[in-house]
Amino acid sequence: MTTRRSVLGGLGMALPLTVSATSGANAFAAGSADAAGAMIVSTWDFGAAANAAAYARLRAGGSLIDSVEAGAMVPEADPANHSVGYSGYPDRDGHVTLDAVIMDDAGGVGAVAALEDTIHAISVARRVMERTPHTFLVGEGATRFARDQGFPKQDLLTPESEKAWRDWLTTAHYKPEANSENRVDRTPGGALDHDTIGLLMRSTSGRLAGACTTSGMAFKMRGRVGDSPQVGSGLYVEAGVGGATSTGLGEEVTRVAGSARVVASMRSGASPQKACEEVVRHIATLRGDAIRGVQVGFLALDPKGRVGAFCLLPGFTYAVTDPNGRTTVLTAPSLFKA
Ligand code: SD4
Repeated sequence: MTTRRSVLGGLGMALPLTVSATSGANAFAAGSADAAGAMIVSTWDFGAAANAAAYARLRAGGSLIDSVEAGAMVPEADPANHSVGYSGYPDRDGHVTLDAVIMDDAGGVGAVAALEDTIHAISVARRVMERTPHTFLVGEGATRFARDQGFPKQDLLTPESEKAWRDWLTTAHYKPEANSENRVDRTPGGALDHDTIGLLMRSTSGRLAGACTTSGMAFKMRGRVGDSPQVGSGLYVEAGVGGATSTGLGEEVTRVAGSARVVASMRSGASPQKACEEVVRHIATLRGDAIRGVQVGFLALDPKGRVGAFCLLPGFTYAVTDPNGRTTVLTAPSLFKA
């Protein structure tokens, strides 16, 4: 059973159980037709703030792509969020490297991986989609493209993240911690933090788009790319069928092209919930003891606005903004108890 829980904002603030996606008591009464019927889902507690930004962008007349981009930009710019964009924890050589993908349901795809010195990886991914003949740029080429496109060069390593990295170097023990995304008491470097936002959106007419952005696993090997920016792993969207996104230890998602698998199940008639459950069970069967203590979570949305979420371990939360514009953070059911 999915259970309701209180919202913990990206800055660790306790918010009421249900929050409005925009400010103002009648914020939705005057919403555009598209915004009035929109559904937004995103990963983790901090997804609530991203949903609010996505909803606000749609209400202001933005497209679905404008809106998913606006949502993903929120944690990217949040200095309290240590793994999306600014202040993300670096790789083990001290470089903050970002991965992101954006996708619509008409074949539009743009992605970047190992992008450096640029806060808004999702916006660079969008430029890849809209202004290049390609779908995916990586490393130095992605960073150079960002500069060519006018994105300012910015050092993403904050003193706090640098300290976390230097502390980590004293042991250099790489052991990703399940659900570190929602820990508000985490001490920098005390855990291998990672925060990914995967965000899916449905318009009133049932069109779909999604975005996924992360700095990946803290203290990863230099050059490591996770599931997040890979179409079919971290995100997949198909017109008339649905969308899916993932979070957690990316290698376990990439192995099975997880988000594409969720959408494939939906194409075969599974509900978003059953589709998420199927891929998590598949990972568990495939990997056995290798995934003990590992978290992987999937979130799915279909054109009717039905939502699914399932994960390996308890603790994966997600934010749902319903057609009335109300956002609730829910806890996904899990395959294992601990
Ligand atoms: C990765 N899946 O790079 C991402 C990490 C993540 O919340 O989801 N963190 O493997």
